[in-house]
Amino acid sequence: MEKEITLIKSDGWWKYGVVYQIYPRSFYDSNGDGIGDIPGVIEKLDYLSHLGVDAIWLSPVNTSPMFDFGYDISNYNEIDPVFGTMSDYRTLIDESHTRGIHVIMDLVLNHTSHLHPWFVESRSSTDNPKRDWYIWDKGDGGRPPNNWISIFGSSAWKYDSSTGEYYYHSFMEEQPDLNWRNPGLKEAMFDMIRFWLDLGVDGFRLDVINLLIKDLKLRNNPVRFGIPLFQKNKYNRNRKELHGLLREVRKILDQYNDTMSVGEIFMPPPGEPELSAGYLGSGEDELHLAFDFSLIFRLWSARSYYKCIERWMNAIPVNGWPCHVLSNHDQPRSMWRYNWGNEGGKRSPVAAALLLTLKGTPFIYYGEEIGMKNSRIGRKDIQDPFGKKFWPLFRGRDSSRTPMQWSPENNGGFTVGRSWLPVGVDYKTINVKNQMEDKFSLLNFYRDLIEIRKQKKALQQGDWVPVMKGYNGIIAYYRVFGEEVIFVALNFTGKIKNINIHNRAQWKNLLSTHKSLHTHYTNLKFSLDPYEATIIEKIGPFS
Ligand code: ISL
Ligand code: CA
Repeated sequence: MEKEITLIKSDGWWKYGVVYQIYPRSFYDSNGDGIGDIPGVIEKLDYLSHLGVDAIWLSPVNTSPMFDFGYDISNYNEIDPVFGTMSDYRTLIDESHTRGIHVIMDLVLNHTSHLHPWFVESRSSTDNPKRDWYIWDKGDGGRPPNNWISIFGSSAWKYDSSTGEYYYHSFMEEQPDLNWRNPGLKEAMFDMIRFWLDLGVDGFRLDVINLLIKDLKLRNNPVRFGIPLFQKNKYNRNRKELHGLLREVRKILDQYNDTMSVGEIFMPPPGEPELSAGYLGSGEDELHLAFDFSLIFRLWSARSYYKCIERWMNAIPVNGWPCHVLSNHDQPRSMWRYNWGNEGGKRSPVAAALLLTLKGTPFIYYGEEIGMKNSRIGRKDIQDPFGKKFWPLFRGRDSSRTPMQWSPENNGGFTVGRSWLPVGVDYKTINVKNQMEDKFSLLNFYRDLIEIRKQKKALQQGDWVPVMKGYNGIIAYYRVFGEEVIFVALNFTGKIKNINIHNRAQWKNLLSTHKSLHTHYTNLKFSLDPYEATIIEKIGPFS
């Protein structure tokens, strides 16, 4: 008999909770083959529950030939054997739910693997019923149909000699794009979405969702200086028909209790928050959440961060909800980006305090909570196709995907076998075990931040009222929910700074990187040490 799922009821978990992204290949290897897997995630659920997260998002675990490590799916309704079985996945959902942790699945809707049976059929003949499930075109007298380029910078059209036509691929040749204008394909995808919802997943992270629909006429993108590489993705991204499609997806999700979606809006730096926010529709009818990567693309600066955040907050529709993220599996880790030069890890707690006290759902990337850095991967160890293609100019994304550093043991305790990617060289010092034991570790700071978020409605749900807008290296704001008022002050610099805000009341430290918890104030006038993050709560009127 199916075991009943006992998820603790929590309305709006996707708004008020904290999400933790797991790159399954690198989280924990349960069977010694050197690759992280689903039973490995299950083994580490107690750790995640100790950290206090409300949801986990797993990068794709569906069947895949792994040309792009799971972002090339060959069977949407199965689990890849390297990660485990369907029964393991059910256990993961069940075990997560009993701990009050929701499970978010990564959905790759834009493309499949070239080995997906749909594509195998599609490419077999021009009159195959699945032909139109992908984007095929005769081309233009021996040339590709238009000037669109793939992520690799060359034509996104691949000539297929068996039928003498081109197919379109936004990413690798091994990732042909699907044709979402075809009703049959759409229905098959919607059925698949229902399949996972019926199984008990709580939501989806939607890969490159803004690429789903392409111009019907396949018009050329406008180019600058006559160079195809400098093209504006006018006709192959962000098409307006997408909004109708997202409303359909939302309707499916709304038939299930308390589910969510978060879209990856793929955009080159510096990002475009208004465009990302546009995919939230009215705030209630398209995506639940959308990523904006502007912060990830910025260098460390209070003013530049502030401007990004303000712009993002202003872009969110009235009934919509923001989310924030510092790292993911495609970008250099935050710890590495911030702490160039001699700053050690001092900036990471400031960034963590920001992430976890802003208004909006925080997304933590595995390892961020212990300050894992990017490791330099040698040519012979490179796994990522981007790295293989562009080395040494760009070494790919492996360096942000190295195994989770659990302990000072061999391979950082990630595997007893031979790890698929080298473990970071600093695993003997930077690891979960050491940081668990150290009261002042980054890990324990993340834990405390998550804990105070749980306790204080102002931090989860409250209004965000900026007070110091990044000038002079400080960001400070209130979070306000009814009577509950919390003040957050963040020093982005290596210098002592003064806070001087007139607000007479009884205040008390809630959490700080530097100040004692017993510190009380009658006004918001105090100094901040270098890279200090201090969170203060109002405990009563001035007396
Ligand atoms: O990784 C990138 C640059 O190094 C990004 O441009 C990335 O390709 C982009 O954010 C889209 O990412 C998503 O779709 C890709 C997959 O490779 C990424 O891992 C995924 O997050 C194709 O599915
Ligand atoms: Ca394994």
